[in-house]
Amino acid sequence: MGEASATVVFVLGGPGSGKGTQCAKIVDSFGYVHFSAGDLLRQFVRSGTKEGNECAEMMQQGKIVPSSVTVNLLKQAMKDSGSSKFLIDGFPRNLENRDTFLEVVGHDCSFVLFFDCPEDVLEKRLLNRAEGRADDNIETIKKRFKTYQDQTMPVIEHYRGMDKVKHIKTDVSIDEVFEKVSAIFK
Ligand code: UP5
Ligand code: MG
Repeated sequence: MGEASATVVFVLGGPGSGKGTQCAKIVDSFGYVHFSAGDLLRQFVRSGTKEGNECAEMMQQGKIVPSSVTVNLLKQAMKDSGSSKFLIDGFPRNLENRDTFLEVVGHDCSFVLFFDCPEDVLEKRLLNRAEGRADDNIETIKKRFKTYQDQTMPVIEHYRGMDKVKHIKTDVSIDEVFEKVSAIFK
């Protein structure tokens, strides 16, 4: 990968705001490669290593796993893909994640897609999602909301200060959200 010339878009928003759903559609239409930090972590957890088990425990508590773990998984996935256009979903989740990414990958994002949706809508979506995710229970969902407010919103504010945030309200249908998303990529 030519890291210096890579295009990176961070996709942020609360749990259930539609990051994964919209990224799949962006991939189909605009030729990006998509990595969900959460999916990479869930895969890492399945490896059954001690470090994997520790991550599973943190995710069950809605906590953010150490930056080194996530950034190494992302860096490896980016390298293996051979691509130079990346959608990175659900990352960076705190300012330290962001600093570590810059240090290790050597590249900041071009912009941030920020999916904004009220918590009552998110809660219903997550409780209805039937994918068997260990963190889709009401107790963990509440913890995920709190971590998002306390630690991830400052990342969005940071990028807002750099004028890099594309704000999209996602409490409308999947197609309506994608219309707004498409306008940004066209
Ligand atoms: N849906 C989607 N859009 C809809 C719409 N417009 N209208 C109606 N329904 C809609 O969507 C969720 C559900 O809603 C689906 O059923 C979908 O059909 C429907 P989805 O696209 O899956 O939303 P997404 O935002 O991707 O939700 P997700 O639950 O994946 O977000 P999280 O941010 O909670 O999860 P993530 O996988 O990113 O992280 C999980 C955990 O991993 C974190 O809590 C944390 O513990 C850990 N983590 C880290 O520690 N570090 C990282 O860098 C990343 C994760
Ligand atoms: Mg997701």
